[in-house]
Amino acid sequence: MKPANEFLIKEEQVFSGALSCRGCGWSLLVRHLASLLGPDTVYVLPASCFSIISGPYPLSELKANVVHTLFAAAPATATGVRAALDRQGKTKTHVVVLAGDGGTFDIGLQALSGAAARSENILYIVNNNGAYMNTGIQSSTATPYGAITTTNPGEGYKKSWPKDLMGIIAAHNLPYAATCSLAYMEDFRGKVMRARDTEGFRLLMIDGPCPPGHKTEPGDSISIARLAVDARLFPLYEIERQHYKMTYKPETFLPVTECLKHQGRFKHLFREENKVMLEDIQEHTDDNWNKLLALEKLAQVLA
Ligand SMILES: Cc1ncc(C[n+]2csc(CCOP(=O)(O)OP(=O)(O)O)c2C)c(N)n1
Ligand SMILES: [Mg+2]
Repeated sequence: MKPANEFLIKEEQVFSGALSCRGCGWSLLVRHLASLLGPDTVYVLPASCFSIISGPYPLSELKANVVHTLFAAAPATATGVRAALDRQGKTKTHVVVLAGDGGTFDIGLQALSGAAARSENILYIVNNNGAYMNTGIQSSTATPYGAITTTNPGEGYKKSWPKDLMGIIAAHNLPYAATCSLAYMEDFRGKVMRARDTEGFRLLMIDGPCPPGHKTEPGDSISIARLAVDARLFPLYEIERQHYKMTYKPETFLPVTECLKHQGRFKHLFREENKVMLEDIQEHTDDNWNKLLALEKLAQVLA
């Protein structure tokens, strides 16, 4: 366990007054991330809410250098930035992609897979808020089963399960990948430090609160993120070259309904006729948790 002051922000690397919505996860995430990476960092941004938050000069939130790039191209752009810096001898400068779930699970997946397979020396951060939020809450392949979005409205709510991005990423044999929550800040900051100090392609996926998209109260962002971890909807774990390790195991069993009931996007599931959907979500969540425990056990056997 690191001393407690390891987890405090020593020097702010972002300006005050971000352009984000109230309760948005992007700002808090980047504030802590940037404080740990320092000013010698180049951020590569595909289109997302963060393009706005760190967008128009002179309102950019970040004090470091920012490269805005095409939606599908961030890992390829970051590859070029890395190569140019290395050529100048700036091998210690961090190159970091900040992308949304749409830019990662869907439109940027090919470029992501390419950069991961080439083992580019890049840190990839995905803020998974479960939809294309910046353009008006359209479904992505990260949108949770049962959620309402503008492309899955009313009774057309999402009826497929999200892609297992971490499983896809694990299959690339990365030196380090992990899931993180803004409600578990020590765990999050510890993983950022570990990713920062590892060579090669690294990926962190953060559960991203989004009050307008999730139909939640801005002040509840962190408590809902905590419930998502405690209900095992967003498990916290690390993957090192396909070896899984859980970093937090909730002691008590919290039903998924305890987290879902605070989010307007799941409101319809609480009607009597949709009860079976809630049971489905619980079953899928339990299966996923047991799969992760089995993968952790496998890693221990192989160690
Ligand atoms: C090729 C292309 N298609 C569509 C867009 C419009 N667009 C900009 S941001 C965005 C949503 C991004 O969603 P996500 O990656 O999940 O990030 P979030 O906005 O949720 O932070 C879209 C569709 C674009 N910029 N480029
Ligand atoms: Mg998104």
